[in-house]
Amino acid sequence: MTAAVEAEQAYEILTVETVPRYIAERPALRGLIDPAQITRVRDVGDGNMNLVFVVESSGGNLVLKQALPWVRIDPTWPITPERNRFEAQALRAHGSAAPGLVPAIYDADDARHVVAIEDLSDHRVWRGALNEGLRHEGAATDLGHYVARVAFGTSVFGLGAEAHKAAVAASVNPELCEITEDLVFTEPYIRHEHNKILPANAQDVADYAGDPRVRTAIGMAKLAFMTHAEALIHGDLHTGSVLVRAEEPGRARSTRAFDVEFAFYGPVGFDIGALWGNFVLAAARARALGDDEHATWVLGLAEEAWAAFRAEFAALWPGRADPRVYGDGVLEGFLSGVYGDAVAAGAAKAARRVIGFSRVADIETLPEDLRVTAIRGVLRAARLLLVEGAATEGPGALFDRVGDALAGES
Ligand code: SR1
Ligand code: MG
Repeated sequence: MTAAVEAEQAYEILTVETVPRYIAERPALRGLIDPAQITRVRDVGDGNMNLVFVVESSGGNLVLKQALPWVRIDPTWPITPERNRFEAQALRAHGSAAPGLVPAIYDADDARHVVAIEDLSDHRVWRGALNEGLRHEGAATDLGHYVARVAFGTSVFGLGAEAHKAAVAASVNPELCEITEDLVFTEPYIRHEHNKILPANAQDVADYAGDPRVRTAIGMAKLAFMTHAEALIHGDLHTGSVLVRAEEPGRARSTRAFDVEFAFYGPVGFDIGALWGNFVLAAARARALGDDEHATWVLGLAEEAWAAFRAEFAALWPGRADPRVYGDGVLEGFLSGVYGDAVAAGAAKAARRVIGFSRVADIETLPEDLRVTAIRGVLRAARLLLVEGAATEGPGALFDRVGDALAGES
């Protein structure tokens, strides 16, 4: 472990036992929850990188999320706990641009790298729900609205020139961006120890990653990710970063994007593409399990999210800060750029989950023979997106073709 990591480690790592004392020490929290009334603390962290505790009390609940100075699932991999500060900053910015679509933030502790947020235990992680064949109607629409509001509200269109420059400068998140540059846009395309490939998929991976058209499209997508400072994007908007709660009599549906530690000023299409890529993974699972109806429904979410994004962004457009030369032609140009970025990002986000580090339950919980089929389908779909996607008119037609690719018909 390096000296830098050792230095960064010099803060208290929370445990179930120490959480009540922590709450008592934080003025913003002890006003929300009486430490003496805490009935239970649950360690629910099951992601790749952080500790997460649900704190229950007779007067209400909250969640604490603490960044470790290493990757939780690989403690030999050091990583800056400063990511917690980016999470707090982005949660505030996104909460203000898209109220009700991210968890409320109650407190941010820069010294111990902890954020306290709203408890959403009555929601569930969308990936798990999709994998069980459940339909949370409207969630894709909500996420399209979320991406649009954040995209507009944090962009030069929403903020104006001066505030946009200040926001870009305050949101440079190099270490987390480097993880994406490596894991999403590089390692699956080179020989790397992170890549784990079933022998039966070796040719599929070679065909995908060896295709010069794929390599050029991925290189261009990586360049866009590294250079297009359009808006304060979520940066990791896969279906495991979304909480959903279905509508019930007397209770509206709720959809929240969470885990915004990868937020930075990047291409808006990367967030849309993250959703699309994860719809491909969920559909590949459904198809492998013989549930074609669910696969078709999931792939239809791509168009639903896009239509909601487009409509919401266009509705916000009249409020842009500087309409002098940002006319309606620029709106169309911007949206078509987002579409192209989303297509490539969707492919990259799907392919990385079946080649490189950080796999997903959609695929990994399938028996090996079905996993081989699903992975083959995902790679065919990713190749289609990269090679023909931007030229295919709209996500409706495109994701019909993705469905064919998953079924081995393209
Ligand atoms: C070090 S693991 C990193 C991955 O986990 C996150 O969820 C992101 O997807 C990232 O690529
Ligand atoms: Mg995450």
